[in-house]
Amino acid sequence: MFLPILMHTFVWESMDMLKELEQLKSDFKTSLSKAATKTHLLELKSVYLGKKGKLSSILKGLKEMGPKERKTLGQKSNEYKREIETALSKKMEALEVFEIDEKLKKTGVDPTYRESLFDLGLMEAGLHPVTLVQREVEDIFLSMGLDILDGPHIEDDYHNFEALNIPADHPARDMQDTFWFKDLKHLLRTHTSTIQIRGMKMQRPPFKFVGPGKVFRSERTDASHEMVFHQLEGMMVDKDLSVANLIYFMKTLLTEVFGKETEVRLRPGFFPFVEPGFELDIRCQVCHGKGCRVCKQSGWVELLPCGMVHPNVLRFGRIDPSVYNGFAFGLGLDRLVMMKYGIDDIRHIHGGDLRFISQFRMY
Ligand code: FA5
Repeated sequence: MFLPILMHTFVWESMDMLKELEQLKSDFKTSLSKAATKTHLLELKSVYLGKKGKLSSILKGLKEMGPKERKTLGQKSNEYKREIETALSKKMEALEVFEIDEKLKKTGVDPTYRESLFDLGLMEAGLHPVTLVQREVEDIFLSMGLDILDGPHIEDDYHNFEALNIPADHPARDMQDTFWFKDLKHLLRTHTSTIQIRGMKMQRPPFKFVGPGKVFRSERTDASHEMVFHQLEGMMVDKDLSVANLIYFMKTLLTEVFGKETEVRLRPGFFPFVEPGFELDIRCQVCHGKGCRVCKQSGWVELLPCGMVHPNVLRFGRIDPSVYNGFAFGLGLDRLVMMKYGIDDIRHIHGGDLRFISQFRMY
């Protein structure tokens, strides 16, 4: 006797609940058609699907149902929930597109330019790690009173070699594999030392400047070598400069960039445009000296070759070497980035994978 009455009650209650669900769906449709802003849509989401929203309160009744009704109603309510969610996100997208269109119409900007999207606040931007570190290094040198100079990527033999004391047929030309243009007079600069020559043309001593930029070499790539990479040239010309001044500059730079003193070593190095010349190596920050493919198992990475400017180079710059002397250096910027962030392959830096690039600070 008792059981049939109970079942009867379940059936009636489940039919009521179904009606409520249908009502909810149709109310939602009406509200959605009236929603004109993203805020309104968010409100609808909370009213219909929120923890204390309409759907939850209807579903409270499920506890009282028999297993069969609970299953049917549970499925139905999930189906409606999904429908509401999809409808909300579709409308949200449509409103966003509409808003962007309106903004573009008002500002008259061309959305095919990335910059326009940044200006409109529609796209977030980050700086490439090389740019970040380059700017950091430039700031350090600016605070030390140096100027920042620029130079062209396409150079001639004179600026890349001859004026740097590397005449035709000098074996040092083979130190850097060069991309020559067909005329065999022009080339893609193999180092930023070209900026030394351009800097000397522009000013009379005493002067001090840095010149950052891209350089190009026809090289086989590996964990620490790219064909297109970045250097930052430095040159200071004055009276009575010494190797001690040079080392002071290098140490200050590295301490500022790394925020602490870093382990470096100085050894003799040959470059025709400096005498004496040095190689300044940094303790490998990827393996901390244990040996890895970045440092070729040596524990050290070539980072900052430097030296006292060769008198012939000063003469090419119309500077009298009996009165003035100077020092110069050529910092490997990509390698500095690798050491600063512990990056174990230079090819990540220029691979264009946004998952890698976007790990760096946003501006
Ligand atoms: C030069 O390019 C000299 N012009 C540097 C110089 C300037 C010496 C002024 C003395 C006075 P080198 O070829 O060693 O030197 O390159 C300088 C730095 O650039 C290296 O120490 C390294 O950090 C970086 N570098 C060189 N080749 C590559 C490469 N293929 N990929 C990435 N970084 C490189």
